[in-house]
Amino acid sequence: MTTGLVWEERLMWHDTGMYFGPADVSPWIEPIQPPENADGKRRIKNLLDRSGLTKKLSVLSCSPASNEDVRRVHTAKYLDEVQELSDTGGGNLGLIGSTRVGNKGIDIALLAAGGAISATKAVLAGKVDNAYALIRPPGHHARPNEAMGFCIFANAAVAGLYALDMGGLDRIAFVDWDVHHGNGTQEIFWEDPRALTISLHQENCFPPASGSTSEIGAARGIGSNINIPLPPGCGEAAYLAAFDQVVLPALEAFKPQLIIVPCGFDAGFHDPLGRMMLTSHSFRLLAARIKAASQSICDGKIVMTHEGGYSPHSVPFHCLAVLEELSGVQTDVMDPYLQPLLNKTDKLLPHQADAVSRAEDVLKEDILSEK
Ligand code: 9RB
Ligand code: ZN
Repeated sequence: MTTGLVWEERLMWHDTGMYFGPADVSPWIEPIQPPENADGKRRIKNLLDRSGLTKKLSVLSCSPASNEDVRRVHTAKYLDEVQELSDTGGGNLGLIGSTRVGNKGIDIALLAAGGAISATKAVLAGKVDNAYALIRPPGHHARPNEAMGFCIFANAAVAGLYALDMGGLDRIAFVDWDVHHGNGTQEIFWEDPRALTISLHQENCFPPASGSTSEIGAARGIGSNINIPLPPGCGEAAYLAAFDQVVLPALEAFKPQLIIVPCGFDAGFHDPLGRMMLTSHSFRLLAARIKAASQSICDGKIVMTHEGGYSPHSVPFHCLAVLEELSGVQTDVMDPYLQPLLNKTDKLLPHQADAVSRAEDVLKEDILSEK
């Protein structure tokens, strides 16, 4: 059993500058790196290395996604727009300017999408059982024609369309547990019956007005999009209920041949851009459930793409826990936050149970009945 890890130094050179969207140059407040920066990812890789886990994984190299690979998702006009910005020194793109393209930055964004493809190729070829692409910039908000929320190219969707169009698969599923809505993936596969897209997210967080349960896909893709918006404050109990009542039954019904997890850690208790309460133990349980389901559904084939997650203190431990589950290798590392925070009384509160039930009703009434 092997797990692939995509890691490429050059991805850490994706330059996100010192300003965050409209929090532009100000006479009042000292500039600071935006939440999505290289330091946070390097801290993850450092912990994987220090723990001894990296040596037990198969480190996969990556090459830039080709024009053909990216064009399965994005419009030619959008690619030209990113190219132009990249060629002229870089700048901000998309909704409220929240996505930075650096000077010559398109090359790094293409390399990140290529990293998701490398992970997918290795899994489909059976070179590894599953794979984690520790890539940046992230991808799940990127739309066919617009950058959004730190995302330039839709890495996970690019990998998914590669698996369908080049890897010969007929059905894939996405389970996005980043705390923000996976709007880009949803939109890209909106009318595509070959992809089940599921997103668990904090209700009304980001993007604005996106990710309600009523969004179920259209045309031939109707019934293949599931949103599970959860109220702020949800912890492990709510996520496990959502998995057991909605995510896993949906996967079992859809029978994907590959499961792609846009994997964010910003539903963690420490995150500055989310208000959820997951610990490394919670992420471990989510990964274990996906892995167990994948074994019976698709021979264990899972590709995870790194998305958000901005606490430099705790995200490394969350990612290590997920990689321990994917690989089946337990390291000696103790998450220092776990003992003080592991809330053994984490209970499903009534309003959280209601939110899960609403998504479950949609699954039963609108999703499963369409199939
Ligand atoms: C708004 C701003 C955001 C908010 C959230 C993300 C999340 C990304 C992620 C990105 C940009 C600013 C609404 C700045 O982790 N996705 O998974 N931008 N937020 N200014 N204003 C008005
Ligand atoms: Zn996020």
